[in-house]
Amino acid sequence: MPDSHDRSLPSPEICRFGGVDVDAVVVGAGFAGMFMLHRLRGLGLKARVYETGDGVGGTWYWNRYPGARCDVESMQYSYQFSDDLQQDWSWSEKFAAQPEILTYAEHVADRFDLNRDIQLESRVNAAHWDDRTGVWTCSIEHAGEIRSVTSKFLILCVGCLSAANRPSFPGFERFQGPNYHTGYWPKDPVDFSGLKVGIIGTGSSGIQTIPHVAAQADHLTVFQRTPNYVVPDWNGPLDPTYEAEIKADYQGLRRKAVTRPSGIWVPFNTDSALDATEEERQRRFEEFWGYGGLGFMGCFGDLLTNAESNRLAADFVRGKIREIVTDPEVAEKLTPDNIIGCKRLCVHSSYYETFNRDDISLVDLRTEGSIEHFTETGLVVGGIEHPLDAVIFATGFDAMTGSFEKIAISGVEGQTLKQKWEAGPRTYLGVQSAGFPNMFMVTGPGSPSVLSNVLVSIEQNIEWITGCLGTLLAGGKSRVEPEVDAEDAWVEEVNRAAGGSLRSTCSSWYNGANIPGKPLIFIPYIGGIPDYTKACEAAVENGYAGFRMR
Ligand code: NA7
Repeated sequence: MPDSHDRSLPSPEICRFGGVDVDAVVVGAGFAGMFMLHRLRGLGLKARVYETGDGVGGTWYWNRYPGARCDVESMQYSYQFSDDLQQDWSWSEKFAAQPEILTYAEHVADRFDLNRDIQLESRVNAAHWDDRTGVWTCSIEHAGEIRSVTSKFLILCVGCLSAANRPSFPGFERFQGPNYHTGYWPKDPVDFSGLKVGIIGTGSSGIQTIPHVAAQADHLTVFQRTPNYVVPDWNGPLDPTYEAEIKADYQGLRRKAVTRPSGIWVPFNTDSALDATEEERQRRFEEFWGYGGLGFMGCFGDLLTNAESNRLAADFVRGKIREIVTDPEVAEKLTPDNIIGCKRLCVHSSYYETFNRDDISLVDLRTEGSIEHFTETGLVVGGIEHPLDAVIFATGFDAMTGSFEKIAISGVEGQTLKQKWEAGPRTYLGVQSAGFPNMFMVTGPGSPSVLSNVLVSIEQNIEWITGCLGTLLAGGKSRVEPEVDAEDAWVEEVNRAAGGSLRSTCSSWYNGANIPGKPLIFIPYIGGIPDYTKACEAAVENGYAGFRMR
């Protein structure tokens, strides 16, 4: 239930636990870290958030590339814990762009007086658990100095997509022009006017960046390894009537949303694409194309479980690409041949149209040769040099595990998280990992995280962690960790669920295939929000079954 009356909970000045600097260290001041701080204050715990950036907002702080936009509708991609907040805030567009989402994050930080417990420009490099004292010690880098901070709890709100993947291409150091990564875009706008620009990568970030840079640069060369399916979002100003209808019963919408696997309320049919006549199918595909966005995958219930149904939907989108792109050779290069929705579906309303410009070229790395090397002034593919003044890496992230593993975390008997997760991440319900007592993860591996409206997952995880800590404190205890058996069973469940979906069959960042050497394991829980929530609630109802509290 939203709590409308908690605008300015006081932050306790003294720790509830003795012998530590703070009760809880929270890593990251994105949407998860901010709400976690708010809830920790509610528990009467002294907490401190450490954030690498010089502002709050996490993903929306770092991903400032031109065209960055959320692919979940703003009315749903927002906090629900405070009814006042969700009633007061007005989004300008159906799908908000990065600057507006960042402004929203900053508003939340101000409104709930969070900033005084957030230390910016502070990177948590390492965290070590002392099993004898039951204390975490974090090593924190700030202004060139390293400081140790001790705490009873360590709460990792590090995000799922915050460890950039920047492949090392031979000769890169020779390249004389500027280079950018979409996930670490500079704060000052970059002007590409008059420049020959290259972009590597055509995932969601590349697809959102390309139309903007193409419109500005003298010439844009797109280096594409795998074409992606892109569905229009038909974005526009938020309709005030639609907004008013939602606000009249916001909680009703929130309640309906969590009955869906994705935690997003969009039209969804359960029937099979194979049961419809060809005419009905095309009508339904057109209807959902018209609806747009990620919801396109809801036109039939079996698109991600039945390969033939999936092919029919993929063929429909392939047909759209051929209709939109005027040069048949370019259309062919842009046409994916894999499962639709296996890699994350991309959303944009003028991506394919951009390739009808005469100042853009598309290099197909599958047929024209892979990237060989950079020169001082360009990039060589298949023996041909493409002249470039600037290059953009839209090459994605070491997703879901990378953001945890970039902190040197060591638990019981000095075991590191990286060692423990060497063959793939192991968690119980995505919130804790055995051998790392009092460490919590928000949207960790083994939770729905990136397969859901991540704000729904963030709030669900944080409410659960808050309940768990509240129970621990009420029982006069100070240590909680999962049992190995419970964790093993959950890892098995995560794998079982993945096996039932076509999503586990292709190479994507969901299964680590985008990072050379990363184990091929489907990382998030694909069983959906309702089943996941049920599992979390069942543990609580059974006295935190699978967790050891002492
Ligand atoms: P993605 O979706 O991982 O896309 C990365 C792109 O970069 C993708 O097209 C990759 O091709 C390409 N890539 C990666 N490494 C290389 C190399 N070595 N050579 C050529 N091309 C390469 O990351 P995004 O940032 O676009 O999106 C991540 C999520 O953020 C997104 O789904 C939203 O949830 C928000 P590949 O497909 O691997 O062949």
